[in-house]
Amino acid sequence: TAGKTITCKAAVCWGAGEPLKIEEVEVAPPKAHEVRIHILYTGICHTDEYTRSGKDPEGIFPVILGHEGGGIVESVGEGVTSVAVGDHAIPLYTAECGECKFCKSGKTNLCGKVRATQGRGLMPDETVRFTCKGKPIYHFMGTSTFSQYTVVADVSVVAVNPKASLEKVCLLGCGITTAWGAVVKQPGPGVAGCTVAVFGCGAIGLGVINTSKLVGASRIIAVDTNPGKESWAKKFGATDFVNPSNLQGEKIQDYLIKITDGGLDFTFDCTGNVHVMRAALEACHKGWGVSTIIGVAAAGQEISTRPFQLVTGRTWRGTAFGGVKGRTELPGLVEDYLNGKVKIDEFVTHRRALGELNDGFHDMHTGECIRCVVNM
Ligand code: NAD
Ligand code: AHE
Ligand code: ZN
Ligand code: ZN
Repeated sequence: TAGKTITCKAAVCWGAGEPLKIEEVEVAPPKAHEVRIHILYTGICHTDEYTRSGKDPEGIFPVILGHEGGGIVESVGEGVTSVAVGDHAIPLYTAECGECKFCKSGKTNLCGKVRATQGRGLMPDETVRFTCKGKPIYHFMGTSTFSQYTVVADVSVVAVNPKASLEKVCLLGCGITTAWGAVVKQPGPGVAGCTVAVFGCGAIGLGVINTSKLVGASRIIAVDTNPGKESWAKKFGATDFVNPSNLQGEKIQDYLIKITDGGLDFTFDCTGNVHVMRAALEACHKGWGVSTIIGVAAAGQEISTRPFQLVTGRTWRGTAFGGVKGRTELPGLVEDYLNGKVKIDEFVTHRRALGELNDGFHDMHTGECIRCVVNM
């Protein structure tokens, strides 16, 4: 199949707010510095739903969504040296070229090499590899894992140990890695021995809870409006669970400050709700508390607080893909999974076939799904 166009099935989203349609698509061969991957499994992340729904200011249609995939390298374009045909591979929505200003800074995992074209749904040469019914289809986050075959830039893929089941480690393509990195890569002395509050107990929040426990946080308070999340949070290591709806009008930040003698050392927004982000910041301890935004908010949404909150020593920060450099660090996380140090299996509550992808999105809305893995 190398060098030839492949016809396969993919879930196409033809317009904002529309359900996905399973279509036959043509996937062109990889050009120079590109890799074509046979996607075997993909998770569904809340960010896929966010873009599908039309809330993403970068959303562009028609598009093949999906960014939490695992597969096998089918063919490579000229000049590709970092992966080879047959490798087990995870596409990376946060590229790592190793050469740009960002990569060389040592300060961030954000890479500048392909981000501009990626955000416009294009490959680095400003064209697309997907067509359907004669129409070009845009790429998504540089990954488009809701297709049986996808093409990515070589800086946007990493080979991993083939001993690890792709059905599981596909989830390292976003959610679990993001949560792990958000905790492990806190600047300064870190989360060990500290108090933590986690707002939102989806896959991201549970991953933050679990990693906080792993690194030795002293108290982990989970916050969720869905009472069903209490048992989940406790199972992943939360010491306390608070449902803000049960506080009889008291603000969640005031309540948390009261029960923690002045506030938390670290808080995390894992909801994408800007009001929750504010509460998470204001629940931080005066003088040193750090709040990390992980959730993605809809177009037009903005955060606010009294500047005094920052003047008095709280820090507001955010993270993409947990600050993890995918090509350098994902193989190690896969080993950690194989050694039992990083949980993945426990996050998978639902499994779906490609033809049921819309049901997978529906599962997500019920509040009972932590992660749904789609067998492509
Ligand atoms: P999810 O929908 O499974 O989980 C969100 C949780 O928040 C749910 O349990 C929900 O009940 C809870 N919640 C909703 N409103 C709440 C409120 N007012 N107070 C407390 N809890 C509330 O989503 P997820 O897959 O875990 O993703 C969480 C967020 O992280 C999304 O916004 C997603 O887009 C974002 N995300 C960001 C990155 C990144 O790199 N920054 C990576 C992955 C996901
Ligand atoms: N396109 C949106 C922003 C979406 C966003 O923040 N994405 C996160 C990853 S979410 C994964 O589930 C991210 O990596 N951001 C950094 C980046 O470069 O996109 C918008 O608001 O425009
Ligand atoms: Zn995601
Ligand atoms: Zn770079």
